[in-house]
Amino acid sequence: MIFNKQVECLAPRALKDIQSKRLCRIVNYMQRKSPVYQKKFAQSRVILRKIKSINDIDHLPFTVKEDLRDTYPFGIFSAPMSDIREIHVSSGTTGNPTVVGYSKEDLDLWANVIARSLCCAGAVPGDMIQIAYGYGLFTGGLGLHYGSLLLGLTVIPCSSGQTKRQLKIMQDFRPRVLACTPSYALYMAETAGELGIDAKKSSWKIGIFGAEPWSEAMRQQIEKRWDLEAIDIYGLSEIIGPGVACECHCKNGLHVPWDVFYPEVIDPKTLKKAKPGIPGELVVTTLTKLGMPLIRYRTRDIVTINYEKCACGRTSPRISKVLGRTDDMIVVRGVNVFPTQIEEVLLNIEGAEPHYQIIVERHKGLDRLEVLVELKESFFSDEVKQLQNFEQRISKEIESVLSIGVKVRLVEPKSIERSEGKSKRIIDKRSL
Ligand code: DLL
Repeated sequence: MIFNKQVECLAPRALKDIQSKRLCRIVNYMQRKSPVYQKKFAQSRVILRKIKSINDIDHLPFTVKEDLRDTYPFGIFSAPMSDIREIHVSSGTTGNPTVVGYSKEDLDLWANVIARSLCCAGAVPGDMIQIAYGYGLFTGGLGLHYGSLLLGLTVIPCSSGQTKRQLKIMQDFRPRVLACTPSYALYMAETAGELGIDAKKSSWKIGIFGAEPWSEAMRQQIEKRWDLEAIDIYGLSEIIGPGVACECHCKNGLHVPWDVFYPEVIDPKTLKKAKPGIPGELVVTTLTKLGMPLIRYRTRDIVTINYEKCACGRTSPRISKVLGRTDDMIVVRGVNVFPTQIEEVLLNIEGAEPHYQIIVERHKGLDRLEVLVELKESFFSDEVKQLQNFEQRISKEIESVLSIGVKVRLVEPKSIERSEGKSKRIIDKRSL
């Protein structure tokens, strides 16, 4: 089912007119309403009169996370506080958290893009959805909630955590759809195993997973363990939360609703547009938001983009799974390393669990990469030699992907911390 066929299947040329009108309107609105953007537009010397079409977007300045942090908490809002109906906060690793505000119209838009995503994922009105993303300041829980109501689903607002209770609810209420982080889906599978619950017999047939990077190999693991269809949903608080892109059943890229969120992919060094298929940083302009519209927001997420029409009938461009982040990326001895590259290797090794942690240290000026890998209980052995061989095999395979030396350390089953929300994969001790 396509939620808004008229828009989602519109020929790109016709859509361009809509995008162009919306871009002109939003730029004009921000110039009138936002002191931050008045300054930004003036500094970049853009002549706003000359912005006539969506093709002119590259004359406009970029927005970066610091623009939000520097104006903490509400300075970047365009609408007056009296028009802001909801606030969310995304915690970063350093400095002030990022605060985002939604007007009434923005909340409607959020419900709309999530309803489109849910349809993309295969949900239909009448389905029951178990939402195990955190509710509260995090955008996952409430975002999925609003969209599910709009589509006509029955919502079980579990929030994250209390895993045993999640499993009981799944068994008793039998929802067809699950929404949570991919790492939590795996953790729940592990707990189900401990409790003697046969995960393959679960009622969940569709899983809507996102909020953190996950590899194709991880998708296969989750699908196998739960016997469901694992769909990738992407988003970030600054743009709206979840709903910025979502896979359809073709699982060949995540559709971006580009009538409202206009995507570009740029080379993060030269800031020039990257060609379709070439990895670059995703940049998004919100074309209709009123509370906190953003122009050319640099997400720091690395993706590729594909403008070809999808077999599902939607004409919107698709971004790839997130390949990494410009800032999650660790540079070790000059080599760019993304955690998902290591995850992909581990998940293809029999006996290795999809729970891992990457530690980067500097020893006498030289960076060292260590990967902690959990072994399946049945593979754990008392024989040191056997374990050493296993470690060597894994490090060779990782080295062949990364082209740098890696130390692998096997750790006992269940010793790496599990997460109910976003998992923490990297411990970079170099910056301490
Ligand atoms: O994580 C919004 C969200 C909630 C998305 C639920 C999907 C599902 P933030 O907390 O602001 O918002 O974090 C945004 O998380 O820039 C990406 O780096 C990462 N991220 C989000 N979705 C995905 C995904 C939410 N599907 C940041 N794959 C983004 C990889 C993702 N990374």
